[in-house]
Amino acid sequence: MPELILHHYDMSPYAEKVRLIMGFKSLSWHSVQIPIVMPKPDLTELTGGYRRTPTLQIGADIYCDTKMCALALERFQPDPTLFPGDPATTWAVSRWAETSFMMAVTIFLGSGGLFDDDFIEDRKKMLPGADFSKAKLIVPAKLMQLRSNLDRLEMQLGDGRPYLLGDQISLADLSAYHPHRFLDANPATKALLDPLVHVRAWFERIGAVGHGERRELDAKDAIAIAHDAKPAPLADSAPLPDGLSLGDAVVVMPEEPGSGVVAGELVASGLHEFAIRRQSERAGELILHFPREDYLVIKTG
Ligand SMILES: N[C@@H](CCC(=O)N[C@@H](CS)C(=O)NCC(=O)O)C(=O)O
Repeated sequence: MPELILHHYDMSPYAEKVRLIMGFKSLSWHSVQIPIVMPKPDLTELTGGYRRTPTLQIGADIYCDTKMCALALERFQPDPTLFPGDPATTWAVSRWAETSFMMAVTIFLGSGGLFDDDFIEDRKKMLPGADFSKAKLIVPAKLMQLRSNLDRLEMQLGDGRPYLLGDQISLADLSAYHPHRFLDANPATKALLDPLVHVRAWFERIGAVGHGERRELDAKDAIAIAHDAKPAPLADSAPLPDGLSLGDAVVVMPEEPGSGVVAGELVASGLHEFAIRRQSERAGELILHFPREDYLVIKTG
């Protein structure tokens, strides 16, 4: 069985989603701690420039974005499933709930708490168009948006159901948990949470899922594992009407700003995901996997 390696840092909310998937599926995994700020030379050696957190590595296969990590882990360990009910509802609730992430980040940037100066400087460079001095002005509006999201979570759980979509835990719970679990770190966001009894009880239930069996690994050892591994065989791709063919030279452009652009050769092109091959100096041949959602793939050759 190839080993699972998560490149992450402990404070990362999105990484918490994947750590919880590990716990939910009772998986053993290696944890590689990456820097919170750039540069991240060992991570980008594997990703070719993609910098967001977390990234999942299985041998010489690199899975970027938590949506892709969820699909990969669902294939790796189908039982218990992250999709026990209607898949569109699960994805929809997951995506909606994660809108709280940038609301919370903006509130923390504008009103203080959680972030130090190095972090703020790095994120300013990551998002050159954003005017951080304006964050303070929009804190009240962001607090109201966050309150609206939290209110809907409280309503959803108000009939006494244990999980957001009913009796069974799903990806929706893990996606909704991570942007909200750190709201106690700021008095204004804590005040939004305090009256929400159903949300608080659900936090306890989801937190209890745990992280599975985690062992720390050095980043250099993770690169050596990629170097010594062969990428897993790819599923056949039916031709899709996007003007691209397998073998094309492409760039992957994440639509979330500042994520980093990656170049490679298109090797798989499915409806929900695609993959590119790239050569890394230290890790050899790698296959990088991306979800369709939020990632553009553009022919360069
Ligand atoms: N859509 C991405 C979002 C991930 C994301 O924004 N993660 C934050 C940390 S929680 C991040 O990458 N921040 C910048 C960094 O870590 O360099 C996903 O689902 O993986």
